[in-house]
Amino acid sequence: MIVNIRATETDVTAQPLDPIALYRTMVTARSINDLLKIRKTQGKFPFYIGCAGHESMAAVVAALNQDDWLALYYRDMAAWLQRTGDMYGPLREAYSRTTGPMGAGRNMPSHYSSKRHRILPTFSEVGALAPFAGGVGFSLQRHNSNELIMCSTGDGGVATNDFNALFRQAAVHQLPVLIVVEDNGWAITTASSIQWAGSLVEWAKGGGVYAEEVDGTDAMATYEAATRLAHCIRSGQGPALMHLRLGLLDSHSSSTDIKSYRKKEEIEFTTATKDPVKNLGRWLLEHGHLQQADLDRIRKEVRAKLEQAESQVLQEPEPSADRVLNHVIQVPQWQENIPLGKKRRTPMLGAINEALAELAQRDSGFFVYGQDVGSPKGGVFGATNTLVTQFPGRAISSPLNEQLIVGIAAGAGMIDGKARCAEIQFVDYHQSAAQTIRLAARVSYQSYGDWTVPLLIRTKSGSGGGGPISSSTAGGGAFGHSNTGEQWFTTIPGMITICPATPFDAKGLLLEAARSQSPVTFLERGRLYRSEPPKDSQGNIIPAIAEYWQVPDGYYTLPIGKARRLRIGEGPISLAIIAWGTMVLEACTAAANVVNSEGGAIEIVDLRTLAPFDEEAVAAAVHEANRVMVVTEEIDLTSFARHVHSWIVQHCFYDLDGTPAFISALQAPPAPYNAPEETVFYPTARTIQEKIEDLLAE
Ligand SMILES: Cc1ncc(C[n+]2csc(CCOP(=O)(O)OP(=O)(O)O)c2C)c(N)n1
Repeated sequence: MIVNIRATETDVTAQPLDPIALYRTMVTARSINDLLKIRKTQGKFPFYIGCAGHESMAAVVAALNQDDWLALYYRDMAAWLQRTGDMYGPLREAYSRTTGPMGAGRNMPSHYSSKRHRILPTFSEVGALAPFAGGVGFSLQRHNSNELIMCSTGDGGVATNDFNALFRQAAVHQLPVLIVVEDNGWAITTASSIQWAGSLVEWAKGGGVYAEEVDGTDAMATYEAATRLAHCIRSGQGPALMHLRLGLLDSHSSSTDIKSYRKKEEIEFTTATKDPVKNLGRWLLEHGHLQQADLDRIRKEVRAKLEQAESQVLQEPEPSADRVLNHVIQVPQWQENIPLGKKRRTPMLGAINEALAELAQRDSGFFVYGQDVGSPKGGVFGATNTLVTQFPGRAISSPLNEQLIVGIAAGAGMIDGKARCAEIQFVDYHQSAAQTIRLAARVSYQSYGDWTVPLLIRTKSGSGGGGPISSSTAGGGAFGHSNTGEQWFTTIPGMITICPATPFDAKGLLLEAARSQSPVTFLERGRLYRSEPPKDSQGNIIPAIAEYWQVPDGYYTLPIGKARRLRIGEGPISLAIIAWGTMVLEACTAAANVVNSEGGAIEIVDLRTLAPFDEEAVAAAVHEANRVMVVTEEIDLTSFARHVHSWIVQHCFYDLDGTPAFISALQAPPAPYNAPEETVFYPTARTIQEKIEDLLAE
């Protein structure tokens, strides 16, 4: 039989535990391991990382329910088999077959993943799945579910920030999470004693998580402990940690020589005493469940099935190069809608409050999670104030850890299938979450579309202050509160990045962003939260943009990936200015001043969405004006604006009458606190105007 789909052959161990079935699963894991190890050395594929010594993880999964969630790591072949019964999957991935259930042959072997089987996508980054697992636990708790999530990691994984984020998520919110530390004594060549000091069990208990040390070389003891801990979690006693002591029977991976770092006696001792498969076989003999001949027969049967599976898998199709861009990003398909609500002049902060309230109204599972967001103030800027007052429990204050925050929203979104919102107080501080964010955006690609991470990250970005730079005093945000953010987010494949300039766009785009299955970063410029529409130097409001301070009540959406083209002045367009966020306002003022004195017209292309940006609108504007300027609040070091500038040179060269101009902040950390230095640091309407005058004089 050729099974040419990404399905699995399910053969689930019945509850209560059937120790013979458990033994068969563990033997299957070991047999696949041994086969793949040989095939790797025969050069059949580039890499393999094994499970030998970790097969008792099948007993942990056997103690859970089929609808519990799993966040596995690369040694968990036995856990995979116990949950899925699928021996084809590991072979398909090792041989990179399109039928692979974990990534359709796109990821390295041993990266377990299956939405259908509730197995979150394993990352190569050790520990990195942990904050997502916390998010799953958070969602289960909010839905009053009886399900739990089991998250496993090695002893090295315990030292990662990610593991510690999960620990805190689980402890602080008392989440239904079973953390299993598979301690085989090694992290490549480094001993466990380097990963933590003292007792892991006591450490966990001190932090508010019940913990036990368990002998993982004994599958029956492992099963009993896992059953007990799962029961504690389900009965509402909060999370639990299992410190599972194991032996690593092979080298770290196919790239490591075991003899180069482990002593012969230690290897021999580990092999003789810490093999969970042999130990369970011995237990079955001692308890009269099986005879030696039965153990031999099971091994032979498994081997025969495996050989048959391998020959089938080798017939299955290999990936073709033409699929390389599949499942990178999913921009939501916008459906045209006309805002019907009454329009009111509203600042951007009001528009954001309204959008979040609309989301809460339409989706009972929607929440915002972040520092201070649940306080009566609604976060330090007040963006969640309406949620706090009108939707109790939907704006939830978090511990002060950005990675923890993103993990909660990302994991919850994964199992809810809808975006949940992480608020990062200042974009500068997203950096502890940078890996989690990057991985959230990678999940769809890595799992070949099986998993997606709907996730909304809202964050205050750019210089501080309460209005256009040229119309106010210094923002005073200084270092740590003034970064722009787009230079980080627009380089992440799979991430949508939005930076609105006006209240109308902020509300419509935020509502559309919540429909996305790809993660969205929503950069809210601090200067625009309370900003008035921009004015020219005579104090006149600029009508072309001022209308976007009128915000309709109720629900409406705007398309992601579409720029807004603003025409300032009358007659033929002499220049196109590409900008976003605060710089749109600065550029409007500069353009208005120029056309007031010189006549003619200037176009401002407000990108609104930065990734993916509206190439069509940029090309059309350049084609019409033949002169272009890119203006950014970023510092000029491989900025997003440099990317746009370079794109114009590459794609619009023959439409240009001169070199595209470029204005950015200076090459220094953003931004000095005092007014003279801060004001000179950023582009302003004045510097833009000077540049326009130079260009038009050429
Ligand atoms: C964050 C991160 N740092 C480094 C590596 C390289 N690396 C891969 S596996 C590994 C050791 C992991 O040890 P442990 O968590 O104890 O698991 P084990 O392999 O022993 O089962 C390291 C350092 C990585 N993949 N991810």
